[in-house]
Formats: sequence, C-alpha cells, structure tokens
Amino acid sequence: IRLENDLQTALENNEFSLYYQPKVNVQSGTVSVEALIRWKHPQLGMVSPAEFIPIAEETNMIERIGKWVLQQSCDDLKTLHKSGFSALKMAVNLSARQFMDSSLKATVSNILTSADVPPSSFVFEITETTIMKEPNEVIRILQALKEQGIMIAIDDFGVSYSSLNYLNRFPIDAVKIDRSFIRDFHENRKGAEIVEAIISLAHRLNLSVTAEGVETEEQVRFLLEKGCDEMQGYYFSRPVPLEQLPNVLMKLQ
Ligand code: G
Ligand code: G
Ligand code: MN
Ligand code: NA
Repeated sequence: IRLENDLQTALENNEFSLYYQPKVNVQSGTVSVEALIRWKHPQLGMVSPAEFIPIAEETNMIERIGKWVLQQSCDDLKTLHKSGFSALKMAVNLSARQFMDSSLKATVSNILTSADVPPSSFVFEITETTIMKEPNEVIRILQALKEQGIMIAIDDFGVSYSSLNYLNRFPIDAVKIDRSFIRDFHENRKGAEIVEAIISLAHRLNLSVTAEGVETEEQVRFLLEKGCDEMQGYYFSRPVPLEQLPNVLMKLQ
C-alpha cells in the first residue's frame, strides 16, 4: 500500500533514473545497451523494478512510467549518438500492459520523431509471458512496431517453457536466454544442453540469440563455442548511470 502511494508521486519528484547495461555482440563486434529503470525511494533507498513494475501495472501507473522510460532512453540515446557512439542501439523493456496499450504505436512514433532518432536504433524487450497472452492481438502489435522499424527481442526466454516452434509465428528478431539457464549450466550438464539446444533452434528460425547473466569466463567460452550472438552480464559490465556509460563502452569496443 505504501509503495503504491509513493509510486504516484515518484515521477514528479524525479525519483526515477535509468541505468544502462551493455550487450556485447560477439559476431559483429558491436556493443548495444539495455535501459533499466531504478527508483530511489526517499526513505527506502533503491527499490527494484522487479518489485515496483508489477505494482505500476496493477495501478495504471505503468502508462506514465513507461512513457517516461521511452522518452528518457530516447533523449539519452540522442546524447550518446552525438558524443561519438553514432551507431549505438538501445533496448527498452516493455511490460505486458504497456505493450497491449492501444496508444503504444502513437506514443513511440511521437517520441522517436521529436527526438529525431531512427526507429531502427531501438529494440523492445518483451517477456515470453506477455506474448503468450493473446497471440493474435500480439502478432498485430508486433507487426505494427516492425513496420515502424523497431526490432523485437523476447526477454527471459525459456522460463515459461514455450517452444521455439510456437515463437516462429511471431515477427520477432531475437531471444534472450533467461539468466537462470546461464547460471545453472556449471552445476548440471542439462543446463548446458538446454542452452545449446535453444541456440541451435533459434538460429534455424533465423533469430539472434542473447545470453543474459553472463558472469564468468567459462560461460563466455562455452557460449562462444556454441555460436551465441550476443552476451550481457556482470562479466562485461553492471548496469551503470549514463555518465559512466561512455567509459564502459570505450573499454568494451
Ligand atoms: O535491472 P533489474 O535486474 O533490477 O531488473 C529487474 C526486472 O525489472 C527485470 O525483469 C527487468 O526486465 C525489469 N525492468 C527493468 N527496467 C524496466 C523498465 O523500464 N520497464 C519494465 N517494464 N521493466 C523493467
Ligand atoms: O529481465 P531482464 O533481463 O530485463 O533483467 C535484467 C536484470 O538482470 C537487470 O536488473 C540486471 O541488474 C540483472 N543482471 C544483469 N546482468 C546480471 C548478471 O550477470 N548477474 C545477475 N545475477 N544479474 C544480472
Ligand atoms: Mn530485459
Ligand atoms: Na531477463
């Protein structure tokens, strides 16, 4: 209840910020970033989006917060493009509600047009559970976004056990293997086999594969060997505020 009330005023009190975590494409040698929202609560300190995004979804706050994330990430991308990272791409997480909102297309187009940022620099990350809700409606929305030039990645892939074959119905570009699979494959052989199977099936369906939660050199070597396209995790960088991002990007390039 308390978080819910405080969430109402968080935007106007400037308590949100965006952190950015690099994604390293080992095939093309390029680096992109994912925007991750942070809430600095005046009394509680940092509150995780895993905690407040679900509350925002239930209370309609997600619409305003989602717009703020799009606007801020777009402004920051413009800044980065101007400061030497001219081809940088930006991934933004969309919640289920935000994705299904009928005004999404107009919102996105307004923000991108006024910032003068090409839509092809944006990747929207949508979770597997979001797209499984109303597949036909979802396909229409995805098609509209793709017509605008935006790329689509399926986040947290694997957790709800949907098959890649089913995903083939959706106009998407990439899957992000959930970090639980990456974390587990040290301990059990099965984890490694699942990761390997996802990569090879995804490639057969012409999807790019990102591994998230990559923390060790051993994981990097395994994923490289299996042909994983893109990696993200503490091994490369934690999420950092905009001010620190140029330094981090320079080191990774
Ligand atoms: O960054 P962190 O690990 O704390 O994120 C926790 C969860 O919150 C992740 O599942 C992530 O996808 C989600 N998340 C982070 N930023 C955003 C955002 O801007 N919008 C939405 N909808 N989810 C986000
Ligand atoms: O669900 P989503 O992929 O959007 O979640 C991203 C979240 O995962 C971020 O909040 C980030 O803090 C967290 N994260 C990113 N890299 C790592 C990592 O290498 N290890 C762990 N444990 N968490 C990570
Ligand atoms: Mn994500
Ligand atoms: Na994820």
